[in-house]
Amino acid sequence: MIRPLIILPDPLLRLVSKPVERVDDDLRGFADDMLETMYDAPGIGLAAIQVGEPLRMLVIDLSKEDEPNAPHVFINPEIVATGDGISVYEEGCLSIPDYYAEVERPDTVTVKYLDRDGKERVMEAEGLMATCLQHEIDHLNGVLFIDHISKLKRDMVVRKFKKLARDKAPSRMVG
Ligand code: GNR
Ligand code: NI
Repeated sequence: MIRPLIILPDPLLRLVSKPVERVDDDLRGFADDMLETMYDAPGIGLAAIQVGEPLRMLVIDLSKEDEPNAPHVFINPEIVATGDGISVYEEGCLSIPDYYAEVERPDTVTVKYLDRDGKERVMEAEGLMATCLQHEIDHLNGVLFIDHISKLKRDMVVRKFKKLARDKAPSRMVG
């Protein structure tokens, strides 16, 4: 099932998500919904809060269009180490449509997590996987990529999305 995406300035995006307590069939069904929603968007990653569930889980698929899908499900992920180098990527976010900006982050991360079978795993990531994991784990803590750019740019983006939300609101369609 494709679920509606939560968009800036929805305050849900600022919640600190809660750990998943049980990895069961319900949760696996929800992970499948998240993947379906991400593929439909399309995006390369999605955190649970982006579909309104304040749970510490995220999905990522970095496969190219001409490759088979390579879905990854990360439950209760924790960054246990980061590299000393910095990498810069032009980031976007499905919750901030059509806005892109360069973000600096550590170039490698080691992430401990549970997979969709509830098995503990460790991933050492670099490149786009490292960037995407950090972007998604930020979402679990109510942090958005615009929090890593200048306040001037961030304020401009937030103002624009507040105005878009206002203009869309049914209560304002009068007059
Ligand atoms: O689809 C997405 N692309 C992306 C590009 C660069 C860095 C991070 C991302 S994640 C984003 C999907 C999203 O909003 N995940 O939270
Ligand atoms: Ni995002």
